[in-house]
Formats: sequence, C-alpha cells, structure tokens
Amino acid sequence: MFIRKGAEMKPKSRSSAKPADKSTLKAGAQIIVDTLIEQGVDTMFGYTGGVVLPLFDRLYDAPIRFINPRHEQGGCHMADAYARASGKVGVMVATSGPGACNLVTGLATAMMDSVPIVALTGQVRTELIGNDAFQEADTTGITRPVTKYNCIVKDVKDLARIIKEAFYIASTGRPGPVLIDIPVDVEVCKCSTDGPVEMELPGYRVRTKGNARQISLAAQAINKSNQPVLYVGGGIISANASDELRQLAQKAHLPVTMTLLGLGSFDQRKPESLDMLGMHGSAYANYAVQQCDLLIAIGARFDDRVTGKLATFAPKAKIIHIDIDPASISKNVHVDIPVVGDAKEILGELIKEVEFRERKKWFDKIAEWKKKYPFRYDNTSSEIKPQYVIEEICRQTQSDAIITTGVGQNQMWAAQFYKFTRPRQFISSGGLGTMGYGLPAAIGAQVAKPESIVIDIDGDHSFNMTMTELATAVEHNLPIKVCILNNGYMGMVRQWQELFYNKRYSKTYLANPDYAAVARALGAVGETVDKKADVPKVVKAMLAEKKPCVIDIRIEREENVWPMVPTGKSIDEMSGLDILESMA
Ligand SMILES: Cc1ncc(C[n+]2csc(CCOP(=O)(O)OP(=O)(O)O)c2C)c(N)n1
Ligand SMILES: [Mg+2]
Repeated sequence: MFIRKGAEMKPKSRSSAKPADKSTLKAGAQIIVDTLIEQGVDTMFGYTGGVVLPLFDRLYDAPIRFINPRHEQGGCHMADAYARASGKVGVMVATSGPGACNLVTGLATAMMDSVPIVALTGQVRTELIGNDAFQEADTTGITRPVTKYNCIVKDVKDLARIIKEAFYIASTGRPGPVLIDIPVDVEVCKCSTDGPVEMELPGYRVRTKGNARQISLAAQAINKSNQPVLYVGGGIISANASDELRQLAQKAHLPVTMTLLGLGSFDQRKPESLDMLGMHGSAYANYAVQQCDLLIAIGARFDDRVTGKLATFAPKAKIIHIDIDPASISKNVHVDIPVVGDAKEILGELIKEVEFRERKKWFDKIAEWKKKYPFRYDNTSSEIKPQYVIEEICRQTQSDAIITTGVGQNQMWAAQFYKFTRPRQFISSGGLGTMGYGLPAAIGAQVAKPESIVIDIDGDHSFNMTMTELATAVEHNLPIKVCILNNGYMGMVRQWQELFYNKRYSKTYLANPDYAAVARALGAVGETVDKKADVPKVVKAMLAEKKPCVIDIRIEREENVWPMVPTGKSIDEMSGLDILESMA
C-alpha cells in the first residue's frame, strides 16, 4: 500500500486490506538509504540537484561515507574505480537532466570493462514525465545502451525490490553498471515496509558451474598440447580467480599473457609471464600466440586491440574459451571448446584434471623471444623518457602501488613498464579508452584502499579533462599521486599522425597550463620536473607526500610506444622491432 505525494496514509481503495501500521511507513528516500545500507554500502559518490533533494536530506545523517565529485562524470569514474579496487559494487547518485547526462561516459566506461556500478538518478515528478519539464531527460532511454540493465521506478512499493535487484544484476554474471531512475514523487511517497523484499528476476539466470564434460575436454587438450598459451583478461580479476590461475599455470606449466585489463592477474615477475599481448603488447606474447597450438582464453573477449587481423589470429591454435558470458563465446573467433561459467569454479575443476608437462622446446623458444625483444627504450639521451619515470616509480614502490592511467601513450607505457604483481592493482579504461579516467579513478581507488599508494600515471591532455577533481582529493585528504607524463601532445594520436599521416600534426597540440600551479591553486602539492637527474628524488618526495600531489614531468615530446601492430595487420607483424633491437 502506498500514497502518492503525501505524508498521510490513505488506503488505495475501500476494499483493500487493513491499513498498515503507521510506524512501518517509510518515504521512498528513506527506503533508498536503508536498502543501500542493507546491501552493505558504506561509501558512495554523488552530486546533488533539485529532484534528489529528498534523498540527499536522508543522506545528511546516514552512516554512509559520501564523496562529492566536482562533475558527475568524475563521480561515476570514482565509483567505477572504487569497484575495481575493492571488488564491491560502486554507487553513484546524480540529479535528473544534466546530472544524469553527465554519467553517460562513466557508465559506458564501466559497461565496456564489465564493472559493477549502481547509479541512482533523480527524475522529474511522474506526472511531468514526457512534458519537457525543467531538467527532464529520458535517462533510461539515453543510458540503455551503456548499462547492463536500467529502469524507472514508478511506484514506491517497488523501490526496495528494484534497488536490491540492481545490486544483484550489477555484481553477478558478467558484471556491469545498472541505473535506476527515481522520480522525485517516488522519493517522497510513503509505503509500508513490512515483510521481506523478494527479487523478481525470472528472466535473469546466471550460470556459474561449468559443464563437466567441457572441462574434461579442455583438460585433455591442455595435457596434449605442445605449445599452449593462457590468454587472460579482466574476467579473471572480477571472478577473484587469480589464485586458481596461478595454480593452473604452475601445475600444467603454461605461459600466461594478459590483456590490458588482465594485468595484475598473474605476477609479472614469474618466468611464465608473457606480459601484455596485442597492439602494444610484448613481441614475445604476440609471437607465442601466433605460434601456439592451443590458446586458452579465460575472462577475455578477443577484442580487436588484442587480435589484430582476425583472419590470421592464432592460426595454428585450437581455442578453449572460459567465460561467464555466453554471448562472448565465438563472437569474434571460432571457439573449439567453450566452457561457460564462473572462472574461479571452472579453474578449480580444471586444475584437478591437468598434468605437468615440461614443454622445454616451447619455453626455450619463448625465452629466446624474450631475450631478443624485451620492452626497451633508449635512456642515453639527456631528455626524460616516460619509460624511465615508470620504471623508477615501479622500483621505488616495489611493484606494490595501485596504478591508474589516462588514455594514450601514458597508459601503454604504464602497462609495459610497471610490473604488476597482484589483481586490482592496475585500473585503466580499456574498452572505451576514456581520457580523463585516471584522476577520478585514483580518487575512487584511494577511497577503497586507504592504506595503498595510489598513483595516476596520466597524460597531459587526459588530465586536462577531469583535473577539477583534484579539489575532491584535497577536500577528503586523499594522498593520491598524479604523475603527468607531459609531452605537450595528444601523444598517441600524434604517433599515428607521425606514422600514417606524414607527420601532419593536425590539432594534436594544445597549450597546457602550468600543472604545478593548478595543483597548488586547488590545494594540492605541485612540482615540475624537467631534469632527468631529478626524477628519482622527486618520485621519492611524491611517495612520501601526505597531501594529494601532482608532478608535471616534461618528457621527450615525440617519444613513441613500441612495438605497435598497425590496424589491419596480424599481431606478429609489429612495427618498431628494429628500433627496439637497435637499442640493445
Ligand atoms: C574522451 C576522449 N576523447 C578523445 C580520445 C581519443 N584519444 C585517444 S588518445 C588521445 C591523446 C591523449 O593525450 P594525452 O592524454 O596527453 O596522452 P599521451 O598519448 O600524450 O600520453 C586522444 C585524443 C579519447 N580516447 N577519449
Ligand atoms: Mg600527452
């Protein structure tokens, strides 16, 4: 039973059952807060506005830590990185119209990378919907393609159930963002909250247990293979299956390559690690994939940045694909042995059936490629090389920091030169490639992991997009570190212009501000570095800093990321190998 727009309770019709006890009546806004708490939410991100006033009033004294970004996009990235760093669901709230629209990039980023977020948006009063009311936007229409699920709540009676379902949908199966749109009158309406809240999701089924026969087939293929490669993605991390991955690689003796989002799932200091594969992956990973006779894909989706030219991808390989999402099986490449389910459970079973094989010839071949084509750079010039900065950060943090990134060369160098050792350590926008992700992501990760060192390795232009969020870090005393690899350019695009557009640097140079001064103006610490010899001591000072801190490092301006698989080429047709070899 509920009442539209009113504090007072009135039965819907004379024939309805006896009125609920007044003491159990709750307004929608209170139901939202109570349901969030029931779901274990102790931290959320959000920005206020007219139609979320009732909710924000309830949040005023709720036992939930609230982080207010300076822009809703930043808040959504914070919730996203909070989820990636903690393994929990990130929660974001925004007002209707412009607030909701500002979430779109953040939701799309989370959708592409399968990150669990529950976004709550306010909406205009139910009776005004469709009226072009002030700050009305068709939020569910706009966000449908960038959410795993979304809906509008039109009746306060459904509110608790729908929010509970939102958390379940966001965090189960292939995770993703869920948006719930709540008209302001639903926040105000009261209803009885007697009885348990049951989910009603008849069409939503999650298969976690893998088919035993398929698992046996996979084990047999592994036991028979002479030249296998494990190719793992972000799904290993979201399934918390890194321990099982390590056991599998050890027991069956398999080399492991990771996608950008898979970095951290396997300790890169181990000899079985082939590091990242794909467009800017290692030559040894790309060669191994092209030469392997068995490719075991786990929680990865054969994205085009990984496969290069599809027709010639892993041409000799039988393919096993273990994934929670049946829709990604045989989507891009034909899969011989699909196993649908939860990676942790499936690997647990698979480990039992695999046998150790030495595969000496295969590992010798890999060792040869590793020796010939390591990630390299020329550190002899007096200019500051971005790779050197990252190596220095990796050395001083002993491979233990949480690293977030912008998008572009900075992101690829971070992926190539920081050696990740554990899951949830590398937080980067992979699928959508969202510039501006790095700083708010560092904030979200630091909120989730207050004891960790969190460093945003950023690009100058990526940082330009969301730098206002430094004020958020300052307000909450979050000791994040931002390391801007400042080449003055939109470097990755400039690299393509250099290679494919005859060095016509069209619109990839924009004048930048003095970032150290910007940082200080916003209450953070700011430092500029333009001498190579200063890098170690500035990194040391940055790591010791308790306040948010920005170091603006003026790097070699036209440094490129190597190797590189040009679009349309097979992944063993890498450019830049001669350049890497000449640096040996
Ligand atoms: C929001 C957004 N707009 C545009 C792009 C296209 N883009 C990809 S990389 C890049 C340049 C990034 O420049 P910067 O942040 O300075 O990084 P760098 O490559 O120089 O390290 C651009 C414009 C993008 N990925 N995201
Ligand atoms: Mg740049």
